[in-house]
This record gives sequence, C-alpha cells and structure tokens, in this order.
Amino acid sequence: MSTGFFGDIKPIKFEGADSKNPLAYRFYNPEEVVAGKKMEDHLRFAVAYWHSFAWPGGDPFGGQTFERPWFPGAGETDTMALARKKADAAFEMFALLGTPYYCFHDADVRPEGRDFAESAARLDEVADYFASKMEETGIKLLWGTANLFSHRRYMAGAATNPDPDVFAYAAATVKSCMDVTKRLGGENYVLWGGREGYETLLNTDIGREQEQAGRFLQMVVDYKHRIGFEGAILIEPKPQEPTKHQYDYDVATVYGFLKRFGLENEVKVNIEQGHAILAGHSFEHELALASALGIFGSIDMNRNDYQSGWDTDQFPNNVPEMALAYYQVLQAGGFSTGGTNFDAKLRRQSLDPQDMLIAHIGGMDCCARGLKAAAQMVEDKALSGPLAERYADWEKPEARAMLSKGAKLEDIAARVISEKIDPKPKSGRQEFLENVVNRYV
Ligand code: XLS
Ligand code: NI
Ligand code: NI
Repeated sequence: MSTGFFGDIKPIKFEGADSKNPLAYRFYNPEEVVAGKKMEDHLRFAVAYWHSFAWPGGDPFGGQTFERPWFPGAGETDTMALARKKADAAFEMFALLGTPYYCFHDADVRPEGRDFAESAARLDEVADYFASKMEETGIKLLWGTANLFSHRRYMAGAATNPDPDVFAYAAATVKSCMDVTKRLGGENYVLWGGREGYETLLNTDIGREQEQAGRFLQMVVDYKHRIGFEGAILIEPKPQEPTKHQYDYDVATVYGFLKRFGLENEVKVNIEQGHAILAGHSFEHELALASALGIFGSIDMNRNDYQSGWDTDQFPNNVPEMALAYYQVLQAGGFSTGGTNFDAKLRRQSLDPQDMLIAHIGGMDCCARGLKAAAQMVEDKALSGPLAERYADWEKPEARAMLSKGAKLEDIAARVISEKIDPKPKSGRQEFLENVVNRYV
C-alpha cells in the first residue's frame, strides 16, 4: 500500500545505457552476472535511514529546508505515529529502488524518550514495526548502530567521556542497539567514533580516554559473543569532524588500536570514501590497506566535495574513482557481511521526493559502472599481471630466504659480496598503468 509520498512511481527498472528515463537504471542490472556473481550480490546496496529520512536539510547557517509529513510539527503530535509514518516512506523507497539493505541509528528511527528506559522501549517498538516491514518486503538490515553524538550528553564523547555516567549511558545504549540489530538479522554492527576525540588537549587526558575506548570495545565484542550475534563488528574511521581530532583517525590508526587491545581478529572496518579523503588518503588506499591487514569489512559510499574540506556526504558520481575502489573490493575477495551503504544526503535545495530516488539511482549506476570496469580489469589481469611481474623476483629461493625467520643481516651481506649483487633499477611504469586503467572506465 502506497504512502503517496513518492507519487505515482513504479519500481525502478534496468533499462540499459541508452535509456533517457531519469527514473531507470542504466547500468545497475541486479540480475546481471559480473565476475561469477550477480551484481546485486557484489554490490549489496544499502540506504542510510538518517540522511534520507531523519535529516531536515539544515546547515550551520540555516535550518530545515525539507518538509516531510513525518517531521514533528507537520500536524501529528504522537511522535511514535510519526516514527511509523517515516518507516512507511522509508520502506517504500527501499522497495521502489530495489536496494536489498538499509542501515540505521537508534536516534533516526525512534523519538528520544524522557529517560533511557523509555528510549529503549521505543526502539524496541519501532524494531517490531521494522520486522514486519522487512518480512513483507524482503529488505534486510546491513547494519545497525547507536547515535552517541547528537544528544548534548555526548558533547565530550561517549566511551571516552570524562564523566563515567556518560560511559554507562553509552554502554547501555550500545547494548540495546546490538540487541535490536541481532533481532532484525543485521549482518554487521557499526561503531563510528562520533565525538570520541578532543577539541583541545588542554582539557583532555588522551591516554586515559583511549584506555576507556579500548575497554568499551572489548565489552562490545564480549557481548556479541555472549548473545550469539553472528554479524561483524565494524569501526568506521574518520580523522576529524565533529571533533578537531578523532581517535579512529584512519585504517592504520584503527588497526594499531585493535592490536593494542587484542581485537584485531574480532573487529573490522567500515570505510567511508569521504573520510578517507579527509584523512589525506585516497579511498583505494584505505581499502587496500584494510585488505592487506585482514580487517576489510564494508564501505560507506559517499564522497566529499574536493574543495570544501569537510564531510559533505554526497552521492558518488565519479566512475573512474569507483572503478579503482571496486577493484580493491574485488581484490579483497568481495564483501562477505559488508556492503555498499549510501551514507549520502541530498543537497539542501533538492526538495522533491523524486530527488531522493534520483540521487540513489545515480549513485547505484555509478557503482555498477565502476564494478563492471573493475571486474574486467581483474579478468584481463590488466593490473595484476604487471604487478605479479614487478614482484616476480621475490619468488626465487634466495629472495624468499631473506624473509624467512632465520635470515640474518650478516649472511645477506656476505651474499651481496660473493655474488657481486648490483641492483639494476627498473621502470615503475606508472603512466603506462594509468593509461591501462583509462581504457576500462
Ligand atoms: C559520519 C559517519 C556516520 C556513520 C554512522 O561521518 O559517516 O554517518 O556512518 O554513524
Ligand atoms: Ni561520514
Ligand atoms: Ni559513514
């Protein structure tokens, strides 16, 4: 039954590259097999509940621009009824788009209660409503998460707060969100650092705060095992914003943190393109590093404006960038529990319900093109061939011996002298490889 919010729109269909219909897929063909798997199963698209359904369009200079029938003040005063109305529109959009997954924070889906118990009860009630919608539509939960950053109680962080009562409140909140995520069959549980970081070192004990964060995460992992949650626990790195310095700066920093607390085999990462750029990396750098460290989990597929230097959360629209990203995803063996979440929002002037559909359609098409280009590069060994060649000498026994446990500097030095080793530099062929990539995109 239609909510009427999106007007008279039929489910979005694949029409092929020549289609001029703005409400059709031109490249995303869920059933099409690419590199041995259906596109739908490679990409595992998810819609982020918060940006499309909870965000009113505000920025630091102005408030709400969007008018949605489920926003408070639009007539209805029963906030739980509004939460259900919002869910109706959300699931209608997921079904229209044919996105197999969605993601949410507790605060996106339920109104804040007068105290913790009421907030948790409301979350449970909304989860029941979601469960029936998921049953009805077949749409699944990619990940759940807790919003530990919007409410003023979290202004100085959640797990890293100087006030132990905030730590307790955050722990209780994460427990309730993990319970709901498990109940809804969520495939992952995400922890983005929110306000875990600092504004000034003048009031911050950085060592103590990181100990708190480590203990918190250990408890999250213990709880996951105790309740038998089979999904992955994911940390989402980000270098700054909202705090001046976020502790989960980038993939390398998160890996060091996980190692320090013995969690490197328990926790993976959810990598967001925009956050990679904010950290001074390329997206593919973060993906390749996570894969090399064995902690690649999932992606948030939203870009930033390259000139503005903050997290603008825009839909992806750059196919060559997507091709390099999905190339890394394929090299990592593809997603297991992870997927492609559009943690992306409309620009605040994009007022129409159709804008939401069009934004997702364009993003999905862009990812599909990137995936297809990446799959072709993999099949042709366009990059992996030259790469294997570049490292081929490491297959030789004397080369491998240098990396084995018993290798000693003095033995290597003796061999350099006896064999008169004199390295001959070889071209890195960067421009050749760049030209190769451009053939595929
Ligand atoms: C903010 C983050 C956030 C997480 C979920 O920058 O991207 O949206 O994905 O808490
Ligand atoms: Ni972000
Ligand atoms: Ni994100």
